[in-house]
Amino acid sequence: MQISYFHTSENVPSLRPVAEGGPDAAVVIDVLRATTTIACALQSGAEAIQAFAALEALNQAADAWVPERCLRAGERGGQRVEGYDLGNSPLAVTPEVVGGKRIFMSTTNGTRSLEAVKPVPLLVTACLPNRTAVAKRLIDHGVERVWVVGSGWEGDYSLEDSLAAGAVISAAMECAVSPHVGVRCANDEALAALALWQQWRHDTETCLRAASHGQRLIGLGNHDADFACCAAVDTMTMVPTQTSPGVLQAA
Ligand code: 3SL
Repeated sequence: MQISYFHTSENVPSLRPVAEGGPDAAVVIDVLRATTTIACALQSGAEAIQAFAALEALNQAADAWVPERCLRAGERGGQRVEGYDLGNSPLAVTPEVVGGKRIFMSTTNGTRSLEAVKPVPLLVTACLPNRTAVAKRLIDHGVERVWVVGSGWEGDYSLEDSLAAGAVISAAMECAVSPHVGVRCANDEALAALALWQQWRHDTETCLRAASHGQRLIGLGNHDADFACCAAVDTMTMVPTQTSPGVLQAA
């Protein structure tokens, strides 16, 4: 298995079909906080997360859904979009709030990354809590070319997404016990992410807080519980998986 890492959706090369050397799997990461919230929401029993880059498209789709089973989650600049049911905190998606509901979601960067790799045959989302579960899923599916895509911040590199990319790659290397499944980094960004993981693996929360988006969240108010949740490693086996374009489910 060859794993490439691209630190934002803007860095992703043009997608080619699998038969022409394109990826057969993509892993989207937005540690702070979209992909952590997505995993927590599905763990809490949400029916699905439907992701949108733009709020207009989200509103159109949500308007067409059964109102009693619909929640709108919108985040811009780290804050909840006015009038939406939810922002982007993994703490808010409790079973009482999201159970049985479809969450129509748009965030500043994370949902843009999902959009960028929507056509890839196997699309999953990763965060630190589910990184080993994601790695096992890739191995079980026998995929050969994996693109791990970070979300960054408006086109810029983010430390926390690269940390989690390294965490997933490291887990894949550890889980690939069969001699038939060799895991290797296919670009320098993947190698750098792996090195970052080696540096911070025992103190992920410090890394998240030091990162520029961590500092942004701290500037917006107390996010201690969000940091603790997003920094936890291997606490979840949920693997959010795209089941139809833009729709993630506990598959
Ligand atoms: O950038 C994003 O997509 C969000 O995850 C940012 S925030 O953590 O909700 O502020």
